[in-house]
Amino acid sequence: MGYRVVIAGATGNVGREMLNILAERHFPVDEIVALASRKSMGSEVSFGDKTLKTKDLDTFDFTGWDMALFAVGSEATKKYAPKAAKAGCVVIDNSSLYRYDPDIPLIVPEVNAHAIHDYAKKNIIANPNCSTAQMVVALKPLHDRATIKRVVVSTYQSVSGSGKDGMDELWDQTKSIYNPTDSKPPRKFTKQIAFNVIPHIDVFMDSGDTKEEWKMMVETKKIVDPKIKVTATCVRVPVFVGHAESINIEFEDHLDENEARDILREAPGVMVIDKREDGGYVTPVECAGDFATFISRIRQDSTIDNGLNLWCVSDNLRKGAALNAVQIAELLGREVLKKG
Ligand code: 11C
Repeated sequence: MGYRVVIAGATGNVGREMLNILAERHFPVDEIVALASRKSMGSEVSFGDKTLKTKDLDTFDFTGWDMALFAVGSEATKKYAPKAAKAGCVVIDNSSLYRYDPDIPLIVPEVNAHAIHDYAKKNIIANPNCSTAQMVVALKPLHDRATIKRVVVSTYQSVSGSGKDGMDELWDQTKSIYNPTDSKPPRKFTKQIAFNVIPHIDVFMDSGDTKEEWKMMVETKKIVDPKIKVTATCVRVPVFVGHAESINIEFEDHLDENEARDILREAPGVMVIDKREDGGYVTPVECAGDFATFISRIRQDSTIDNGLNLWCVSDNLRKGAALNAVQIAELLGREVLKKG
């Protein structure tokens, strides 16, 4: 016996990946429905070797469905997630709407699977921001060994994090550099993204940090440990899929780089590729379509007493969004619903 599963936002980048990953991981599905906004209703999406025709999210009755994976953005989530939760369907939400609610667990299964039991407070579970998800997978096993005090992270985030429009803009601008008669004004990004980098993701906050940077600080505390201090600079780069992060970590206790490498090799969800030679590290184009969070360039930071540097790369549509949501669904099935 399997689950009755809803995918809300099935035609977007993340919704499509949710369907792919459920099929790839043989999630025990008895029935699946793909929902979309009225304007995309009737469009077709793939689920393994099947094709699903999307239905209208607005009029859908969630009664009798076990779980709904939402990838619709905060505004639509606010309207439809409480409706699903009230009907007894557990919501796994990819938007930022509920992440900071103390009554809603924010889960990365490799890190804080125990929080799953808090789902019942509101029948909703939050999925973290993509840049946070991959970072905490790397931080947690190191924190368990040497206690992290402070993290300084700089991100190199692909345009798919901003949706299909961002991908189209990079594609169009890149072509127009070679064919200026074909140029279109930027719509999604605030500056040229082709052959450029932009130190601005999401809105500016009073502190001067962007919301993307703030999310990394607050979500790391909620998922790993409220005592960890994080400072972030988040940058959009002209890459289609895969976020990269340069992470500097200061620990309470000494942690040798070789021991850190061994710990990360054993850590769930992590793949260490760290040879000190040309090409002995992972870049975003190599991580696209993969499940793992890749760690490279592990080395001591000799400017502080207990410091390490590392390079962390993962597919932002997978570990950063759809894969993590499916892993939460698997956890929910295993620990709570117990049907599969
Ligand atoms: C980006 N990290 O790369 C963002 C996308 O809070 O779920 C995901 C935003 C979020 O633009």
